[in-house]
Amino acid sequence: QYKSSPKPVRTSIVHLFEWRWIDIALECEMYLSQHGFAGVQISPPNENLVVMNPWRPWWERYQPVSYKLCSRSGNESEFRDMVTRCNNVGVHIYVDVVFNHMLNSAAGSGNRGICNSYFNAERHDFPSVPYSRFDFNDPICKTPSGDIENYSDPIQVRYCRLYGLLDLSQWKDDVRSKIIDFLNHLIDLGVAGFRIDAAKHIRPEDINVILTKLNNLNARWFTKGSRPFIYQEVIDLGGEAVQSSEYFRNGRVTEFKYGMQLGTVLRKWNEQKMANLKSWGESWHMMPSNKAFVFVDNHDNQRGHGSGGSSILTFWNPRLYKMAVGFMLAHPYGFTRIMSSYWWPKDIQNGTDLNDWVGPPSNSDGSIKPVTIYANETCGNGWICEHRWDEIRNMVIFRNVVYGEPITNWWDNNNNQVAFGRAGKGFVVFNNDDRNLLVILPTGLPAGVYCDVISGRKEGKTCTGIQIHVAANGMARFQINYQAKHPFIAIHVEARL
Ligand code: LM2
Ligand code: CA
Repeated sequence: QYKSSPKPVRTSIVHLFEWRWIDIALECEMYLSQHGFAGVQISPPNENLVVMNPWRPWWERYQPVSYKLCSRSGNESEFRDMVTRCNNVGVHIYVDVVFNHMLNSAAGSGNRGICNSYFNAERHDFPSVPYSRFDFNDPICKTPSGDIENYSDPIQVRYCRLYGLLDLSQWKDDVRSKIIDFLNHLIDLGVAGFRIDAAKHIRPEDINVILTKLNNLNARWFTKGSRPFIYQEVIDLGGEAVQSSEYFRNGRVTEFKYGMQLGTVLRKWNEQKMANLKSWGESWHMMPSNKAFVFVDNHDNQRGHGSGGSSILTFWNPRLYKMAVGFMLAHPYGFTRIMSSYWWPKDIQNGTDLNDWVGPPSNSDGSIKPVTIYANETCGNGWICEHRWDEIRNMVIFRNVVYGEPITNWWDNNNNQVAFGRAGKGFVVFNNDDRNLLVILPTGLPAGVYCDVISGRKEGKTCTGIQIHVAANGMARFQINYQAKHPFIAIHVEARL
């Protein structure tokens, strides 16, 4: 043997949406590192516009004022502390970077950045970067409004304003160098990669130039020569001028068809059924698995922004949501992200949520409330913490255990009961029918007694949930009644008793 034993792989990240840096540092140390999470996607860390009307919406963080590390989540020293502490326990930080645009053209002027930086939107003046009017695409955009009006025209999509947000010229050297400095500062502090916000609105060749100028990851935590992990936010449901595939050479790309189609199947809309998931992956018009960045919901489409519409499943529909996340984590397609949300007073009127803007749990001065953690490991103060739900957390571990193994022993009842294995490492069974499931199936697993990690977990030599007996020939009996609290079962070789 010449290979050192591989350390356990970690295959999923969690978006701790709007969390404070000090809470993320604790979460890395107290929870994520022990439960197999590879990393955390954080909300944009740079200075943004303070929006007072509506009051402190979450989306103010998508309106940059400068690249100072100063936001509602914390300041630069808190950021540095978070990155250090998370890296020290093997959990990496992935930064949501917004460099397609600055703030809204109608934002006026003043010292209204969250750290008091001055800007003048009308004059396109951002002295804290600095950017000036020559750094924006206004002269190139030809639409009457200056906004993107037609998504079939790639010139508009790249050079006009998205929602009226001042559109930066990433094709210019001086703009590129400001962005490169910002990203390299983050890399030097120890971050592991980036979500590139609004990548569809930036030419892939411009992103490419920026990426080639980035530093290697900080050698204090990463193997020498490591490059940042990149996932680009491109919403491509088909039928538009800009396509996901243009971005493949830069890194991974968000696959928005994933959550939309999986939600449609689990809701049984359009006569879909889980049995159809036998061919889940590229043949569902999705991009190649090794390019895809996937998720059941994200911070936009869980509240009707972005894309996907009403088929998207979220924590508001916990039973189906757990099945969707469970299926995603059991299935080998794509690189997976788990959403971790906060509660808001959803108010649907005529199909739209009037409170889709509501920001994170906060105090009257606008500061974000701490994440409280109860003794039973759930969260309070308005934080949902889907990543701490037992079923989801245990499936994150399942994905690590079965990593690299193909799907084997697929079974379905030609309706909404399905099961599949991952080549002798794990096996899952789902029941989304309105009738009981009782089957004996070949699992491909070594004989033994396994602990179902959905109804419970393995604690030492005992199991707090259902036990599954795999016979010498690999056969096992599964029962999931349709009203059962847990509509699926998952077993893997590290939860053998
Ligand atoms: C993204 N991906 O490409 C983010 O995932 C998404 O959350 C961002 O939009 C978007 N790109 C721009 O970074 C969010 C939010 C918008 C919001 C913008 C800017 O979904 O609703 O727009 O951030 O804060 C808001 C208002 C909109 C207004 C705009 C400018 O909702 O009505 O348009 O600000 O004032 C005039
Ligand atoms: Ca643009």
